[in-house]
Amino acid sequence: LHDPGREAVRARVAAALTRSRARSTALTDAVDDDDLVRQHSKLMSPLVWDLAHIGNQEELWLVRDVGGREPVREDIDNLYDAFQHSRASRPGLPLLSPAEARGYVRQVREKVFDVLDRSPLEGRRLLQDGFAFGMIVQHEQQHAETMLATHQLRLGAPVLHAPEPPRAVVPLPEREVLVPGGEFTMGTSTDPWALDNERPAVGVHVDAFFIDTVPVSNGEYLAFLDAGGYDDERWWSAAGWAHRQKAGLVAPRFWERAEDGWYRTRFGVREPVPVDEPVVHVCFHEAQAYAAWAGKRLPTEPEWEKAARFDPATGRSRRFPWGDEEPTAEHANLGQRHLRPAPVGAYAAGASPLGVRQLMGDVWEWCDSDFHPYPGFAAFPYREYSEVFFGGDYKMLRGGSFGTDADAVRGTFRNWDHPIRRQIFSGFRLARDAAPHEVR
Ligand code: AVJ
Ligand code: FE
Repeated sequence: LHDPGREAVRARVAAALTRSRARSTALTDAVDDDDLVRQHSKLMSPLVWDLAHIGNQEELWLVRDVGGREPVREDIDNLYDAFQHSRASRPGLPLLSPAEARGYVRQVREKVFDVLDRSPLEGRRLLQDGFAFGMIVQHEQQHAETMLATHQLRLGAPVLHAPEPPRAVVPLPEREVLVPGGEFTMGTSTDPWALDNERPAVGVHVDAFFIDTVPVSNGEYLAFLDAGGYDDERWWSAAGWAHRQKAGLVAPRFWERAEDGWYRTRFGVREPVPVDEPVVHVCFHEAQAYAAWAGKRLPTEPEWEKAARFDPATGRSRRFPWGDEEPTAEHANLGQRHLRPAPVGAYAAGASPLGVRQLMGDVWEWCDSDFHPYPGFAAFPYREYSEVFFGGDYKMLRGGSFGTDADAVRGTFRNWDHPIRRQIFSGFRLARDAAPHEVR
């Protein structure tokens, strides 16, 4: 029990649990009780549901399964099972009140610290490297990003505050770079907290292609609007055009046209759309239409991951674009440190070996791929995390946003959503095929 490696895992788990709870607490303490139980959008749960659901998942996996302890509140399992009740229906459920939910998550967490103290952190695969604890940390951080999206949908005066991201932009040597063709290692078999859909590591061949060094900016996206892109069926897929018509899309979510140009509302602040920031709150169809208009395309998921992880000097795939070290504030805009993306070209220290920037953080990036398992996939520890979502209903998103915690994203991390969703912090970057004469 006093193996130094294991004690380091225990300390890392404890710190990560504490950090994730500080974030959930900040997001739920920022508003009053009425606001916590209200539904701010049919797309989202009331914040108080997320909070108790975080506690319930933690109870199920860490108190009952890992700890083998008696249930704390078995009677509420059904209420907080995401598969039993749609988000839209959750406000009508007999949910725990804000005070009860806070008391519940506190009670569960006390038991979890005791379970952690006594766990051998080895033996069962669920315990290796503290995986079960890491999974629950990531779950809480994923819901913290979901709660941040609920805050963005919430009407009223601003309640969240954070410093501005760095505006320093180191000039980009190139607008796009060639990613060499050939096999690279996609996914991982060794990253300790990697979730089931990131596993196992597989060799994947990718043809040579070009990828933009930065995400598409608001300024560039505005040119698409000004060119009538939303009214020109040529740029849209059949499904995209049908959705654009039905939903009446005319601009990214949270944008509004005024006499003197476009404005957006961001966490309750109305401001002119900043032209130098990556565009955010666009759906997959909008991203795809922009790409067609620009004469390019979205990267596929393997292309995105190769651009983010492949080191041509060694042939190895890194954990992150900059290397294997955990993200710092120099590398990427992650962790809700800032409540907006940084300008395109920021975070030069976070560039990949090929010079691609902002792959991690700022905005999730839509990829033109459906959600499928890698060869050798095994659901672990439960089918409902990924397996039930495989198929053609979802498009992939990569790299995390300013709302994603560093513990909840990696170069291998796979996120997915419906192609019409845009309340999430989603943007995109462009890619294109390499012509034979362009491949060195
Ligand atoms: C991986 C972000 C798609 O929020 O729907 C949270 C994560 N799974 N609780 C989601 C998740 C169960 C999931 N995403
Ligand atoms: Fe969940």
